[in-house]
Amino acid sequence: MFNKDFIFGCATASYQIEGSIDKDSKVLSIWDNFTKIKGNIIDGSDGSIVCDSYIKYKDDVRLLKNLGVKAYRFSIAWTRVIDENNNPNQKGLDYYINLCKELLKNNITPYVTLYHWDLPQWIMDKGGVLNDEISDFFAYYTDVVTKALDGLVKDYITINEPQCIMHLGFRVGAHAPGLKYTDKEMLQAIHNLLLCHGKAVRIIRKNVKNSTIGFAPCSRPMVPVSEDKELYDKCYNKYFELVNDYEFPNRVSIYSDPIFLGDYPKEYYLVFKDILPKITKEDLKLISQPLDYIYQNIYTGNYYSLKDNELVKEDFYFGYPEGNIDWLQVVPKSIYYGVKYLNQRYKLPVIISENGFCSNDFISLDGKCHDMQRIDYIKRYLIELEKAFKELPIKGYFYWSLFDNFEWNSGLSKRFGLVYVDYRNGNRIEKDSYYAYKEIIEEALK
Ligand code: PNW
Repeated sequence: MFNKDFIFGCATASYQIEGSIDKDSKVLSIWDNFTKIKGNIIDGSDGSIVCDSYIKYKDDVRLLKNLGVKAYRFSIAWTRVIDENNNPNQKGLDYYINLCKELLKNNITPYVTLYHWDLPQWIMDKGGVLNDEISDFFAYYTDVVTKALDGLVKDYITINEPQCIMHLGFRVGAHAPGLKYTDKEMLQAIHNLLLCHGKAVRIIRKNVKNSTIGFAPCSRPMVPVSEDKELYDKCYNKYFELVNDYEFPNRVSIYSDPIFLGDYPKEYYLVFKDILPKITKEDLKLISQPLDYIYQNIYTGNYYSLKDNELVKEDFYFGYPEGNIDWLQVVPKSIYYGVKYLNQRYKLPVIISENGFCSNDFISLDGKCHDMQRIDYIKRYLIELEKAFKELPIKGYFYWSLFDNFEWNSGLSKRFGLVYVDYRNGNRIEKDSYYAYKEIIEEALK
């Protein structure tokens, strides 16, 4: 059983839920522009309304309160709180101050993600992640936010899913800003992103009393098909292998080794010797300041077996259980092995910052949303997490997401929520999974 201190929460992100993309002098983000280009978003939708959380945040908190979660992970839109002259925007800050106050009034702890993909367009115009200055911009933004939320927030996550930022946004161009960097540019940009993290950590530690800090990559852990020790070790090594493109979004070590172990993996310097960015000792020191948790977003994984002593990836059989989005096979053990590998290598307590299921939800004749598959998914994954919890320090679990929202290049066509959103009228309807998660939380914390 999870204990009373275990943090059950829900997660969201600014561009995916807030709407009001031009209210209160908010400036444009790369997603505001990317969604305008025909063909970029499957259903042609954008973030202009979605869950309307900028207006309805009190209703968001009511939903969280009734759900019984202890924590709410949301992200701040850089574009709301800093203007194009790099000055603070008090109206934007007020929104987050009010949201935090409302959460705390209801005994819900805010977990703030500083960067969940909505880069200000004006920073992109100056070169974005390839501009060395980006880490100073990010540090300044962090300084403004942490001071504005002083006394309200102590738990910060610097960056969400660096692999998705870099690979989807800057390598294959499926996400904003839709670019296709070379290997050399990728390495430079990744290093700059890690410096953003490092400078933000320094600021948070300075400004926030008793802060906890982490960053939240994603991964698809290798799941051994049996409990063979050799297979386990090979899966572990594969998980941290330097580059395994076909296993996107892993690349765990290139992002997490510098942060937790103080340097890129040895092979990095060999494999990329001709295209290395400039990496100084000071950089690595900055990047590897101590953190409190290993956050990780885990949704799925792949099975592996041994054939003639070689690690072999198993194909999913025809008709294998999967969600309503092409990458989401139901692999409950991915969460067990993921936290085990991460804790073994980086030796810190783990928090699952995202885990969730996408199904083809709709409202039934009785006016309710019967999302049986999501309930099954959550239960299966929590059984595995609980197994890990008995063996390792695991502090929490955030379900993605509180409500259906803007699923990036899939637009409004994909639903991950515990709460159904009717995009015609903004109505929010608690799904069966909302009540099931509520029951799980009550049961677990008894
Ligand atoms: C996350 N995978 O992305 C993002 O943080 C959210 O913004 C997003 O809405 C949510 O998951 C659902 O897609 C992921 O391949 C992208 O395992 C890819 C994977 C996992 C999460």
